Amino acid sequence: MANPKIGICLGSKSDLPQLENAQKLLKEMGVPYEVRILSAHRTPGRAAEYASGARGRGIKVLIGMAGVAAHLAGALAAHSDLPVLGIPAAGGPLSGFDALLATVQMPPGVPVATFAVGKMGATNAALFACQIIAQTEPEVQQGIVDYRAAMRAKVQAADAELNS
Ligand code: RP5
Repeated sequence: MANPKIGICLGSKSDLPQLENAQKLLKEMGVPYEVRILSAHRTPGRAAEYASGARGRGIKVLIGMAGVAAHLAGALAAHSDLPVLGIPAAGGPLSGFDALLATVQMPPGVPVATFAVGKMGATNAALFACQIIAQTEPEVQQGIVDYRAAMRAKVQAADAELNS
């Protein structure tokens, strides 16, 4: 996408399926984003370079998703003062619990806003990124209002159906 506002980094191509719903959501919201595979341990130089240059390229929010010893979001935050959202990827012998702790337990000074493990966290990170961008872009704010209205209507319809 041209002029991405959200930069999403995955530690591996194997994390990509966990991002599908989040990508669909960002497309619906009309917020341009890009997805890169940049490992904090396999390609540390490229990950650092990407994070350092993100603000200058017009990126407003960085998202890092990685599994197991998941230090990708922290590594992005180390090289950028943009808000960094972390998604612990599910999988591995500990089912993502290791990634959750690795992502959430940042020492003071370099924050990473950490979301739930896997697909659910990816969706919420995408929504949260939209909420950050919505602070200066009213059309994105309207997208969030519409999203919540649609969610309410769906729950109300399910309740009505169950009780009809
Ligand atoms: C992490 O290791 C990746 O984010 C992925 O979740 C996990 C396994 O990576 P692959 O071996 O599938 O490439 O760095």
